[in-house]
Amino acid sequence: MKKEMPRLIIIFLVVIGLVFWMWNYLFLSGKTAIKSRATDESILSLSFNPNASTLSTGQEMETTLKIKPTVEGGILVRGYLVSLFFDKTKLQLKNIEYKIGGASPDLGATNSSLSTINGNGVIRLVGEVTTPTGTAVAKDVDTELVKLKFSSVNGQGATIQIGRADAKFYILKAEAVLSDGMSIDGAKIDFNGGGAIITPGITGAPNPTTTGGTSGNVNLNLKLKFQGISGKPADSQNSMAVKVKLKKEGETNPSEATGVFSADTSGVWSGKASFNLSSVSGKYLIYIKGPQHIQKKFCDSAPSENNAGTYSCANANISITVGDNNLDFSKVMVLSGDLDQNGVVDSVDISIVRNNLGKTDTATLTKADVNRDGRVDTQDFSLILAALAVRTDEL
Ligand SMILES: [Ca+2]
Ligand SMILES: [Ca+2]
Repeated sequence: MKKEMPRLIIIFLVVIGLVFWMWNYLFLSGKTAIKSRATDESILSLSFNPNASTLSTGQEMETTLKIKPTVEGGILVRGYLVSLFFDKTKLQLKNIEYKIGGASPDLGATNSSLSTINGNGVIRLVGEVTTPTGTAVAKDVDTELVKLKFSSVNGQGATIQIGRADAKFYILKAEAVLSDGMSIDGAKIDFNGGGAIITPGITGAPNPTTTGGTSGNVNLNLKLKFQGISGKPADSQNSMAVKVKLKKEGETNPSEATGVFSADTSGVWSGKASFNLSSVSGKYLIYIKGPQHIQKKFCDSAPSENNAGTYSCANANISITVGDNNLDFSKVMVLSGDLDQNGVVDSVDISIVRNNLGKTDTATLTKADVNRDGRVDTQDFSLILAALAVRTDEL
């Protein structure tokens, strides 16, 4: 009998295993086995290496931003956006080198935009892997994402912290579905013992007064440029309802009107917004919001910018008259990304593109074809990726 015991135990365990498997197979369709790999387990850790440094005035150092997924089998990276906010009075960026993919054209920070980066104290790393399969990153391995070289302005303390909300990764899942459902563990680097953590600020929105119509006593004939649209779209895509707000300096509530705009062969959109005003004295600000765009504030009659999306202004400097006012804003890019028009670019906007990739029907194009080429595609996806960096309407 003693000799029989191990055999009996093995038979018992095999029977228990079979019963469990059959139960699982018959009643739960094998779902329990898959559930243990749900997205809540999918964590991506960011880290700087090195993550601390002591620098004298003018001294440079290089650090590598690395990623490490904990997902079984690793991940396939298709795109990413990481924002770094630094104290420009303490640090300056000297060099960027993308190690996974490359900078998304016109969107990601590169060495040609160093002066803008150092002027704003913000690095928007927008990386894109252009192969259909993405770049494989192994589980539990620290893998180089981007190399950054900083110099110290004055040898003083500074800290760069990448929070959870500052990083998004787009990875390929089964059947080439894009997903951003990963939990991010942020990273931190200290210079000269560390300093204040810099974060972007958000302020409250004023309430507009709608006076809009097509026939007021003040017409704004505007020329506008929208991100991602470089030429004239097909006729079916060449019409855009644009919200225009006109705010007098010193007043709280702007007047609002909607104009219909269409593009010429160089991608400049023309249209008219009409207002009824009792007085045109003073100086004005004008706010522009396209149907898939982040609101842009204009303070000048003929503004321009060197890098797309970098024009920003504070003080009202536009004069208007009764009748027609011709204003050329086409040297400044109105950035895209707010597809559901709630004032913020977030995962909802991303999912509108992600869930419709490849579609060409009119209803979907109206929502998600940001570059107006007649298809919801990776270019629209890249535009939203970049928009995540800007995030909110200008107020
Ligand atoms: Ca939105
Ligand atoms: Ca498109």
